[in-house]
Amino acid sequence: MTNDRGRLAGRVALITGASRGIGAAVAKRYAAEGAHVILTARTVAGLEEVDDAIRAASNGQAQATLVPLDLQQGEEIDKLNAAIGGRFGKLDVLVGNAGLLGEMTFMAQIEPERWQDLIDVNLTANWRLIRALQPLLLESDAGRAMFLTTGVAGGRAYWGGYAVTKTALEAMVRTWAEEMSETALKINLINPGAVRTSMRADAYPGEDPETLPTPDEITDVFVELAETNCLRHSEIVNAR
Ligand code: NJP
Repeated sequence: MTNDRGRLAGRVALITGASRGIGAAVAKRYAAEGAHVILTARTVAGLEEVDDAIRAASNGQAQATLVPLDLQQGEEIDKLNAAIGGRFGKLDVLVGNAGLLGEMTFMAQIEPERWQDLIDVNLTANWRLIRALQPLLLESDAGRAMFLTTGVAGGRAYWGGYAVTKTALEAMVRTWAEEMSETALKINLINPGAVRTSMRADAYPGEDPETLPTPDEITDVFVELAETNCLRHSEIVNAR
């Protein structure tokens, strides 16, 4: 059943990186809370799997809108404005979750193309989402935006372009939050901590994943920051 009494009933939410990991878990939780979710990533099969889970959990009453998208194609991000605006007239929640880990290596050994990938996905794509979707978030009575950061923002040896781009993301989100402080739009960063996903396994191949919380176990903070009565703004919020 569509949950018209859920904490996000009637809200329209866009989640990037929704084909697996944290983004997929947030998508399913938001749908369970009554939101209509718009899901982006490159892997169509992953998006469809999430949509299947949403349909199954709601006995076919709820379904996601799937937008396969490579965040390195800026013009495709721009098209979201017309697509979402034309169908919904507003956007209530933006979750900038998609991210790339890149190589764990010395700064001096990062390949130029891999460096550019990190800048593109972790930083520029989120700026382009802000640029394309701010007007629709301001059409909402209580627009909410949140972006995923990390404990290594600020710089950490061998975390290279990942640490650097997440540091820049934090600065960008805080800059935008300050600009929006007189509006109804509330903007925050989320530090999820260590979570059992493929990115975490790539960063810590020797770690036992069973020791980590699953993505489903950290979704509470995403719901809290999306709610209309949550007025937190320009914070870095820990998921646990
Ligand atoms: O990552 P992962 P997590 N265009 O690798 C998508 C942060 N974080 O869930 O395109 C479009 O399982 C990719 O989709 P696909 C982290 O920095 C995590 O662990 O189909 N989408 C997939 O859906 C990140 O910002 C931990 O490959 C693109 C998603 O991004 C967020 O949490 C700790 C794309 C990545 O899924 C989610 O991470 C921490 C592109 N070009 C911060 N490139 C942790 N897990 O422990 C990638 O401190 N995606």
